[in-house]
Amino acid sequence: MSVRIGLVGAGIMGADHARIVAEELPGAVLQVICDASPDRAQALAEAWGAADAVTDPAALVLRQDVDAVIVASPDFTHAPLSMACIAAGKPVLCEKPLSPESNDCLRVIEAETASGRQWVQVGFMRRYDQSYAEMKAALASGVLGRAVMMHNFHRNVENPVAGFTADMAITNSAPHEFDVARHVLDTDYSTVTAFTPKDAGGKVGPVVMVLETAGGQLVTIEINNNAAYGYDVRGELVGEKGAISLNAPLHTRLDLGLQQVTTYAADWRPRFGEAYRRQDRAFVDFVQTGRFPEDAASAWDGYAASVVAEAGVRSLREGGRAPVAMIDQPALYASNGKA
Ligand code: ISE
Repeated sequence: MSVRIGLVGAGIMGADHARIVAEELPGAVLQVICDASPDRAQALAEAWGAADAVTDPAALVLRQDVDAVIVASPDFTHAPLSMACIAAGKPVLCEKPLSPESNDCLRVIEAETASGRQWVQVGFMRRYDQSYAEMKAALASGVLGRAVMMHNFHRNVENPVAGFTADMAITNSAPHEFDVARHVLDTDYSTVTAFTPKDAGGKVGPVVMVLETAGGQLVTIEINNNAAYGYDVRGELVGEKGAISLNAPLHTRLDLGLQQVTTYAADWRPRFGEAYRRQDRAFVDFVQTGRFPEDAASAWDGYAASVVAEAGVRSLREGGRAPVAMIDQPALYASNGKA
């Protein structure tokens, strides 16, 4: 039987998940859309043929005709809605971050641990991007030798949402890099040091972080939410014997007027379109089989990203190196979390 999905949040990511579920997920049906704005919920339900549109997320989670939930509402709602799904015994794909507060993530972990199984898949979709997957495979194959450094650049055209702050560069944008670098390198972080230029021209300025890993590598991350020119994610893993870089997939190049031109998208959806599809397919498989997907991010991974983000914010505000201290990993996550 098809998995009936309840989707919470009809903003930019909610709309993207709605399209993927409706058009690209055999085995899944878009059942109900929920948004604080009834008009927005209704419009998205009509656009992708959902049976119903509602405004109360807690009621959506409990509905008999909803088997699994995708959460794409604002960041502060992610942990409480994940907890509601655990209590209802329904698998949830929760957009990143699991919470900007690591204590909230711990509550999710406690609830999941008490229930005896995993219910929460966190939407760190870059794990499903082909270029990061090849980077991880190259490292595992041994051709690069031991990993020494990983460099990351993450640029948005402008602040992703109104009211965006420098702290959110670390708690909302950087979690992608915190998670994917930890996933590729298969290690945790021990410290983070964050810097920002003194003069960012009145905008939320770039944040540059240097992280030390438990495995002894360095990870550098530049987050620039006001890069102006396009959505641009770059990365390079440097090993003892070689290096491997991400390539953004490009379908064409224009040669014209003494120039060679390639284009950037305005936001992340085209760059990571295939990763979102693969991630959402893995979620449907998780719902159908009850087996947590091998490469997916768990609540533990959500917690790990949030602990680093908190340390990054501390370092940005107070200056200096901030230690990254995590609790011991509960046994529930031993098979897919990082030791
Ligand atoms: C947004 O939430 C995302 O997930 C995007 O991938 C990222 O580029 C952006 O900075 C975030 O705000």
